[in-house]
Amino acid sequence: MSGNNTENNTQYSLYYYDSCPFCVRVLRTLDKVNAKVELRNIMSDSAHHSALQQATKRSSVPCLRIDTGSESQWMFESMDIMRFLQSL
Ligand SMILES: N[C@@H](CCC(=O)N[C@@H](CS)C(=O)NCC(=O)O)C(=O)O
Repeated sequence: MSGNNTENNTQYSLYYYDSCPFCVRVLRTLDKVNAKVELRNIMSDSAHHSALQQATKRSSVPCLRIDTGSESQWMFESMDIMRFLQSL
């Protein structure tokens, strides 16, 4: 999955892991929406874990990273992420 939104060049990445129930509900929402989101499992890829920790000083998942080119925003809270994805 590319995670590239060609319309406005914004890229979305979801930091998550499989056994996290909050992540699972975000993943279920992802199945139902049109957004292209790159999945970044922090348990299976330590680089993703490090990137999350270094940028946010947290290891909490789910976290949606929104890259606009000039900056990155990091959105926590599964409900906020689901609402955001549904609004795209
Ligand atoms: N209120 C948060 C809860 C997220 C949460 O508790 N995630 C757990 C995994 S299931 C976690 O990342 N815990 C480790 C930490 O917070 O550092 C949400 O709905 O997203």
